[in-house]
Amino acid sequence: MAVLDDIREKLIDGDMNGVKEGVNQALEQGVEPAKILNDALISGMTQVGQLFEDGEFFVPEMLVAARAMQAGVAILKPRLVEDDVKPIGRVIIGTVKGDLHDIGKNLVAMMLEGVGFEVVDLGTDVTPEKFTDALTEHEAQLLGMSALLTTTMPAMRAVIEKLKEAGLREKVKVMIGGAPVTQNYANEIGADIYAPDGPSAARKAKQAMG
Ligand code: B1M
Repeated sequence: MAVLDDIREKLIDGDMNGVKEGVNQALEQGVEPAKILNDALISGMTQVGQLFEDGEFFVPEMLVAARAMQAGVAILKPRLVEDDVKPIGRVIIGTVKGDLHDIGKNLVAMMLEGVGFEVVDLGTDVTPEKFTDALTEHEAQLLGMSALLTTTMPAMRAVIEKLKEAGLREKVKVMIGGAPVTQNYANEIGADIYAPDGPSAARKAKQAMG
């Protein structure tokens, strides 16, 4: 679809205004918000990652692409998240210590809101202490962690250990995700739920509430 190809190209170019215009145009043309998200924004960002891996893009290009993506997501958000949904539970979410990637975590947070969770977003570079403190403060039923770097994945295990130490492990379901994270890793560190993407995170989180 031409409009989606155009958004993807603008995102790769880091053209924030171009992405915004493209997203608005696609919505005017009646393209489903979820299709714009998956086939233009997420797909464009995947190409950015590939270009980085191939040595054609560097951190500044990734950063401007990320800003352009966030601007596009902000337009879609109200259409992806239903209003007036009764909370089905409370979730604490954050990107683990040492990791600054937040686009995927923000999407997951948005989708959790979309199925009716109240979301407390701790942001990025979240220490194990901050996760456990937030859990005590907000009495959440679910704790979500995101990691995009192989070097920051071990921080997920550290959070689970911290929960055990604080006597909180049995009180909360732990969900993890992020590009390098797998079901095997979730099993290894004793997380309850692994989700590969936003929609599955929302579905599995909802299921976990019983
Ligand atoms: Co970085 N980066 N980055 N980066 N970056 C990756 C992750 C990388 C794979 C690129 C590559 O080499 N191809 C690579 C990691 C290699 C590795 O560890 N295996 C990498 C690197 C190396 C780095 C730096 C070290 C680069 C440097 O400085 N030399 C540095 C680290 C900084 C730090 O965190 N300490 C760095 C920096 C950055 C930017 C700041 C420039 C920027 C982030 C901006 C931001 O987030 N605000 C950035 C970006 C944009 C990327 C790529 C290109 C895109 C990530 C993204 O947003 N994807 C990425 C390459 C890639 O992933 N293809 C890359 C789109 C997003 C929708 O997908 O985040 O996977 P994702 O989220 C998905 C699922 O994973 C899942 O659902 C989401 C929605 O479907 N999910 C969950 C995510 N969290 C979940 C939680 C859940 C459940 C599901 O439950 C709680």
